[in-house]
Amino acid sequence: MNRIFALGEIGALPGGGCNRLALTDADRDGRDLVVGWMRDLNMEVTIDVIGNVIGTWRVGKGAPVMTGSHIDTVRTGGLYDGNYGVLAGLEIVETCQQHGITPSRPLAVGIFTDEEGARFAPDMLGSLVYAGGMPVEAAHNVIGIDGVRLGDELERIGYLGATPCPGHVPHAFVELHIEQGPLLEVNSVRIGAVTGVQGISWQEVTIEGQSNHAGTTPMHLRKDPAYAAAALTVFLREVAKRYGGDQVCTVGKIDVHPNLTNVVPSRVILTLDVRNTNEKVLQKAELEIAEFCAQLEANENVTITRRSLARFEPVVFDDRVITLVEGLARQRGNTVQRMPSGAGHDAQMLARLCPTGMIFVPSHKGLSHNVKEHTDRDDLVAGANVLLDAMLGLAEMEF
Ligand code: HGY
Ligand code: MN
Ligand code: MN
Repeated sequence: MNRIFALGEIGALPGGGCNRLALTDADRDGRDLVVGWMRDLNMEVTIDVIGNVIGTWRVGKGAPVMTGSHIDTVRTGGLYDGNYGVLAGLEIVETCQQHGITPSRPLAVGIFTDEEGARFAPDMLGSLVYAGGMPVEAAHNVIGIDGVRLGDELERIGYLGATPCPGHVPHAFVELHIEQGPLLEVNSVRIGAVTGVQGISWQEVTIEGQSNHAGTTPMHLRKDPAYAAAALTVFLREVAKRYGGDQVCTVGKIDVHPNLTNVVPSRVILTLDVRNTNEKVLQKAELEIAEFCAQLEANENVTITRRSLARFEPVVFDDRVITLVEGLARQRGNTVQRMPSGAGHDAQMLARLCPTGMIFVPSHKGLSHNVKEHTDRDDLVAGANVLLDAMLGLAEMEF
């Protein structure tokens, strides 16, 4: 808990929460703090070519059982998203050391670079490169929302490491994370045995119109990208409503140019975040959006270009890990339920390499990506204890 609050001081926002966008000075300071704690625990620390930090407690033999998450945050981040999973990993190493428990395998804790993808898309970028899903060069050349190149920022903050990617294949990977949704709290369940992660489709849509005088330009002569962007935003809500189920659609970022009261904009750039647990339905939603944009171009006499920022199919975790988490949670007297993850996580990338699962604890009122993000201490402790048992259990399993 002290470590969670100490890390939360870095990039702290007035009134609570924190802002440690990937590869900013605040992210660097957070990394330095956690690396220091890894060193205090005599963990071997490696930094790879995309800045992933892996701390390994070199005991036992063979490939490590790995846990980890991220410590970069969105601009209005909470104290727990990502941070909790990394720091719980350190807590487990420290607890084993204090109690003379020597696991049969090394235990590794990862801090994956740019999980949020809020500054540099896609999200889960560091673990994607770790898993071999994106070439390092392409990752280094990603340009952020502030026009800065990822590789340059990595170098600037001193985390452009030498360890190659793809990274070592762990024996198994299990990530502890807050749910970031309302389900566990609504169901009064303490632990989520996560079955997988839903599909994610991020697009950047650029709508070019014609800037003009707000007062003198008759409505029928306008090429108004702001209107087109608004129509697209409303259409996304309509798609989500019509599809129902797990379908979610979000327009989170809108940049208007020149962004002035009395100027019909020349250009609007907006982002679409569209997700579903079902890949076929997600593709159908993408198709409908493409068709709507074509219609909009014709009706509004604007030009629309779309660029994919992230596209990940739904991921199913290893049933042996899910079953282990479920059983261990029960063994400690917790209520537990199986559930998919609405949010993306580094575990969905590690699942490409080894048997992988996740443990959820409740988020108060389901809030996350919000400075009011909160999880009760007892729930945080319960989750960390399940992670302890799961890591020691996985070390004894053969896959
Ligand atoms: O976007 C996500 O789901 C995650 O928070 N990066
Ligand atoms: Mn997260
Ligand atoms: Mn997040």
